[in-house]
Amino acid sequence: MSGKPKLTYFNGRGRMESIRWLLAAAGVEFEEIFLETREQYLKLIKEGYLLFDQVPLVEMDGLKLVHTKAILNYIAGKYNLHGKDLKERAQIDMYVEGTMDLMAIILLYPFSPPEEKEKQLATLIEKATTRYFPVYEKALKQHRQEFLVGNHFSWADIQLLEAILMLEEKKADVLAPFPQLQAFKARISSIPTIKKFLEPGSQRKPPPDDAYVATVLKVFKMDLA
Ligand SMILES: N[C@@H](CCC(=O)N[C@@H](CS)C(=O)NCC(=O)O)C(=O)O
Repeated sequence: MSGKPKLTYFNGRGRMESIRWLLAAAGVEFEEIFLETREQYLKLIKEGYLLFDQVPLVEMDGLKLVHTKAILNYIAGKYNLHGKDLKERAQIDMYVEGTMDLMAIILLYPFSPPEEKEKQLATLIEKATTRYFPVYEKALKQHRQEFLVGNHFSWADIQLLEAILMLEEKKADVLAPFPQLQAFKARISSIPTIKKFLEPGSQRKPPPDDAYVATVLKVFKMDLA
C-alpha cells in the first residue's frame, strides 16, 4: 500500500471530479482505479466496498468512503479547507451547495437526449449568470478579500473555480459581466497546487465524450431513454 488515497470511478469527471480537485488543491497525491467493466463493479459490491452499491469510492485512512458530499467533507476537514469555526463552515457549505446545484446540470448534460441539450444549456447559462455567479460576485466585492470565506483559502474557492471553468467550456465569455469573478479565477488558478492540477498531464479529466457515456451505461447496464 502506498498510503495514498485510492479513488475508484470512471475515467471521466462525473461525481469524482470535485474530489480530484479538492485533493489536488490540498496537495495530496492519489491513485485511481478506473471502472471499465460491469464485472469490476459487481466485484466491488460483492466484496463489500460500496455501502450503497454506488461510486465514487475513496479509500483513505482505513476507510471506504462513499457519497460524494461525505467524501468531500472528510477531505475538506482533514486538510483544513472547511473554515476555522462552525460559522465559516456553514458559509462554505452554502457556497459549495450552490456550485454543486449548478454543476449537477452539467453532470447530467452528456446523458440527456440530443433534442433537450440546447434547452439544458440555455438553462445552465441562465442559472449561472442570474442566480449563482451574482452571489459570489457580490460577496467578493463586499468583503474585498482574496477568498470567498474568512479571508483564507477553502473548499468554497476550489469548487467555485471548478464550476467557472466548466461553465467557460460551454460559453467562453460567461464571466464577462463579472469582474470580481474574473480576478478570482486568475488568483485561485495561480495557487501552486491548483496551477499544477490545471496543467496538461494532471489527473484532471477532460469534458465527457461519447466513450465515457458508453462506459457508464455499460457498467450500470443502463439504456438512455
Ligand atoms: N449520493 C451519491 C450518488 C452516487 C451515484 O448515484 N453514483 C452513480 C455513479 S455517478 C452510481 O453509482 N450509480 C449506480 C446505482 O445507483 O445503481 C453520491 O453523491 O455519491
